[in-house]
Amino acid sequence: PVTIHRGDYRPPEWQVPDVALDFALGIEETRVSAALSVQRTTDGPAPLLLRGDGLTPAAVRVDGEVWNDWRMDGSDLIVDLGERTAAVVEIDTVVNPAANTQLMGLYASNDMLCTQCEAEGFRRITFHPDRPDVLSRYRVRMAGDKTRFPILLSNGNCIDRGEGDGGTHWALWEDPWPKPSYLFALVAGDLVANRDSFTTMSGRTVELGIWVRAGDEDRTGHAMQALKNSMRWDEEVYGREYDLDLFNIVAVGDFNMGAMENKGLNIFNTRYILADPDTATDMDYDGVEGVVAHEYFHNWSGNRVTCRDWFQLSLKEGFTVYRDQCFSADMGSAAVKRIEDVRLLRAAQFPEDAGPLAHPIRPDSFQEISNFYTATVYNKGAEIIRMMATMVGPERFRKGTDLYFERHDGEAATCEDFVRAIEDGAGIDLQQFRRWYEQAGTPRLKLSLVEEAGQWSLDIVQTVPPTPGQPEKQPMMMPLRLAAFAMDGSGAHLADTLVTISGATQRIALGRFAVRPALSVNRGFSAPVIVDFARAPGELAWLAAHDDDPFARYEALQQLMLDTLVAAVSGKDRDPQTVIDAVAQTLSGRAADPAFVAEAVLLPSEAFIGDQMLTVDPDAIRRERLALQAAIGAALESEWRAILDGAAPPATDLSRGAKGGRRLRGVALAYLAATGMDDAAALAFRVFSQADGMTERQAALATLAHGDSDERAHALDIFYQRYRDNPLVLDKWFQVQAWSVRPDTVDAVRALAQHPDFTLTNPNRVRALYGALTGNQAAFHQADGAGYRLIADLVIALDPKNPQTAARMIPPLGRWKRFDERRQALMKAELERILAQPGLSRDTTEQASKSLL
Ligand code: BAL
Ligand code: ZN
Repeated sequence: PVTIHRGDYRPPEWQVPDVALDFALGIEETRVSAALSVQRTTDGPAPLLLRGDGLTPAAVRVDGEVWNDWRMDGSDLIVDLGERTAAVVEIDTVVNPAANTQLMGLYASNDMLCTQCEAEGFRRITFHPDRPDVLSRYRVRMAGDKTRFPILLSNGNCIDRGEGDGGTHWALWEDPWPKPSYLFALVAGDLVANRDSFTTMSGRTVELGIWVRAGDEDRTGHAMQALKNSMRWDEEVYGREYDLDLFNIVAVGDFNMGAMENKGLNIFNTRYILADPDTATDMDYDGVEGVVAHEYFHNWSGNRVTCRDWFQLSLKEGFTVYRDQCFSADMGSAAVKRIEDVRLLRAAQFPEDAGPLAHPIRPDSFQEISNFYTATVYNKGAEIIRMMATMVGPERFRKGTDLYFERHDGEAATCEDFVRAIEDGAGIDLQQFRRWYEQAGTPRLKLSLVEEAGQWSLDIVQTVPPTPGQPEKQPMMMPLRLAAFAMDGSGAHLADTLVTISGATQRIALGRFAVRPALSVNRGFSAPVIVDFARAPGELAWLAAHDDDPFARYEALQQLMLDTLVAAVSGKDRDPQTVIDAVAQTLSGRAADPAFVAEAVLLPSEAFIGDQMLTVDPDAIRRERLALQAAIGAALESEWRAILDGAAPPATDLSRGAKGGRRLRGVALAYLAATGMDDAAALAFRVFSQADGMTERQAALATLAHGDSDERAHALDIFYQRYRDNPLVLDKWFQVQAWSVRPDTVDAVRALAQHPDFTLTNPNRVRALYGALTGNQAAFHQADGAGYRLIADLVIALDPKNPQTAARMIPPLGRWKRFDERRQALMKAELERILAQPGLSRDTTEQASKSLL
């Protein structure tokens, strides 16, 4: 495969101010006629390079005449336009949406037609430069069978429609805003809409529509509310108003990503639209809200200002994730949202940054851009934006983003443009900070407290680890929020302080304390770093109880649990009593904030425990984590039972308190079940049976799925029979079984892959079963390598159908360096087996070959 380098960027030689597309729609055959108005940007002649993927030009015309001066270069089309500086190039192509299992370009899902063009899917519909710095106004005519496709949607506004021959009809759509081809979208199908409207800050009315299959419309209310809340929030917080009279969302069952921000016509995975209390958990509801907001916010951070090239992906994604995180924090609990975001960063991004696929948030090279829709580009990217916002404060940050939108509206911009706008608008020097865009790897801060004559200071040593292609690193600039407390009751403390770290070593004065103070550091997770700081269990327990920053309280308890677990896994005796007492202390505050308490008392994940170790021992981690869970479960039995004895909040109550209450009940059930108490399965089954909504039902089912009781089989059967016709809920049925801590989980997953309801053609189903397995550390790393083999078999079977989704399953195999020699050999052997397959996609080849390095 060819490697594309960021440094090789050249501006386009031809711009395409206008695109007219004419679609004759059919599930198995769609005819596409494209008319591209092209304009040369160079002084001398230059061939017009139009990208294609799997297309054959049926006809080429230039300025209305049949044109023969073209040739194919691989799958691309090169048109020689001689001395012309402008022309209208018309190309006819034919595609088969039903055969498009890649779900890129124009494809069929459940009898409807839809598109996915980001990053390079437009070239699977028609020949085009298909690069984000070529922006065009689009005019789209679509015609098709009236019964099959009663609804015809594209970007912008519908300006005309009418009847055609033979039971067909047509619609003409026009999008006044120039956009890159990756934001093009089309949908045709039998859909119904939940309609609403929104009045913008300048008083314009925007018609809103959420389009779904008949029968699903009652499950779109939460998405609609989230959309309206997002529109208002972006006006209030960023001064950004929506810019069309229409905003449509379509939900599609087969979708590679979560959703897509096409201009005026967002296309969503059903998973992030459909929700009602019977079928969606509180977490699903939050997912809907967050993703609806994310895609809406892209209208400014992504669409009005887009990316110059795909190396700049974090320009729109990091900023938009940061925006959706802040929105969700404002809609719910900021502390809980921050905990969830950091948990995700640690689960998905830190391992990526520490492995063979590590890359800066602005990568320097790629073979297949689909492989770079990563936690690094998205979630670490969001942390980089957050750090800038933290350093300058909200008002100055807003000045910076205003300047960014003002300077670059209508442009394809770079990450550098964003940083410069923050520098100029907010008044801050970000010269050193730019390293976050250049250097991969998670920085480590090694901390120690020093005392001189009663004055205490904090010494910081910063290192950034080597990553592939980057052996040497420079220190980063970052904001570090800290506070210090006297634990002796004297009240002496250093109040919340923001310091900027920039050197490899740095000393920070904390003030006068009679004895060593308890240090609260990286409060709110102000910098995305790993903090190395040895603290006594008593100090952590004190912070878990007394720190005035909720995130820091959470961190202290997590660290205490982590230290205890790592000690146990390493064979050191560590009394769990301090942890038990700290959990009890945290639980005592549950009435005030059950959601926070539920998050805080959860044990760190097996993967995160493994990340603390030189060599991960998945079996010992599983054993010790279950043992600690059982010890906490037994010691605090009466607390957990009291939580479960209370009435469950009605499932229709989606208030913060109700959601927190349900979360805590799920945690209580898991702790009690971990003890293996006689009545544990009966209790879980009772919760399962009495549940009036999916949050409690799924929590109880997941708890039962860990064991081997009769109730387990019974509950799985009831759940299956009840929801077998609901794909999103059936995903949960597959998922809870693949999450199980039972020793036979790999066998169970292998068997479930043969279940009549399992299919490789639906990415959600693949992720529900196999994605859950790779997240189940002890199962995936089963000592005989059966988990690795299963994932490699999947990749090999899926790659010819859907390379994007297949390639996404590879990174867990690439973490082999973290495991013992035997597992290393087994994991590498599977990567090699994948690579030996003939005709492997570029996506999978890149991921597997880099994973072996
Ligand atoms: N742009 C791809 C989907 C998303 O990040 O919104
Ligand atoms: Zn996005």
